[in-house]
Amino acid sequence: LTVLGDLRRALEGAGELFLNYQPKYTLDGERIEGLEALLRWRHPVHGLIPPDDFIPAAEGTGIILRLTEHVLDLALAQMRCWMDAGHGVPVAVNLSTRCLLDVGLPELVRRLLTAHRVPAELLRLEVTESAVMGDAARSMEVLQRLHDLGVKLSIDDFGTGYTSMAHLRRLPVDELKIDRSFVLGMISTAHDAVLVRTAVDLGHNLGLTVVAEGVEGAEHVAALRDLGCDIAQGYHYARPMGGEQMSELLDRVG
Ligand code: G
Ligand code: G
Ligand code: MN
Ligand code: NA
Repeated sequence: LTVLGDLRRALEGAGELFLNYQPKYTLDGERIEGLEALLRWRHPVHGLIPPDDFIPAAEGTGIILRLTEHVLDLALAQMRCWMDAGHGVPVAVNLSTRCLLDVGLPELVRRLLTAHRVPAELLRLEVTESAVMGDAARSMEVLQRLHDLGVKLSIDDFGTGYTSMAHLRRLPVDELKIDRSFVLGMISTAHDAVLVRTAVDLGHNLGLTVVAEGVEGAEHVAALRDLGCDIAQGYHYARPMGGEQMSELLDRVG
């Protein structure tokens, strides 16, 4: 309860809520292919609060919509700065399940893209499997409208939900992100290795780009390359970092 009150306050003030960015790398050649924006809250009394400790509470109320608008605003402002510095790097923002039930979301996204003069193609939105299973008709319409804007859509945490293949085929998504629990286990656990292989093949058969998250070791990179996975993200490459640090990384790699 106090979390929500404090969050309302944080949404009005400046600086408490900020984004970290984690790069995603192509598995052939290891170029930065894009970034994922991850929300952080530096509470004046409690210090850094991880998103898992306040996003679920915000999802229970309308606050999640304002929080999402705030995150999109921060991400797009940062993207505009990077574009001005010569870095047209795609950035992915995580969307809560609840947001896909908001038919106003596509218009909000369109308005913010215009305000920040960022092309829709550079913005990606990550949604979990469960997000598209609730009110399937409504969330499908919201996803379709976002897709029509030119925004790229990703299925996050793939493998942890219950998306049927028939449903996945109908979703207007471009990318599938294999949940890190399977990627972490793929070297030591035969089951996880099979799941990762199956997810890569399924994604490719549906014409999707496949991303492995939670890539922590060189052995994971090698195994993912063997499977033909397209993109990798994880501590092996880089931890999530602040915007300034990311700017330095982007400047360094060109
Ligand atoms: O970055 P971290 O491991 O703390 O993220 C924990 C969880 O919070 C992840 O599932 C991530 O997708 C989610 N998350 C991070 N940033 C955002 C955000 O801006 N919006 C939403 N809805 N979820 C986020
Ligand atoms: O649910 P989502 O995929 O959005 O979660 C992203 C979260 O995963 C981020 O909070 C980030 O800190 C975390 N993360 C990123 N790379 C790794 C990794 O290699 N290992 C682990 N354990 N977590 C990671
Ligand atoms: Mn994500
Ligand atoms: Na994920």
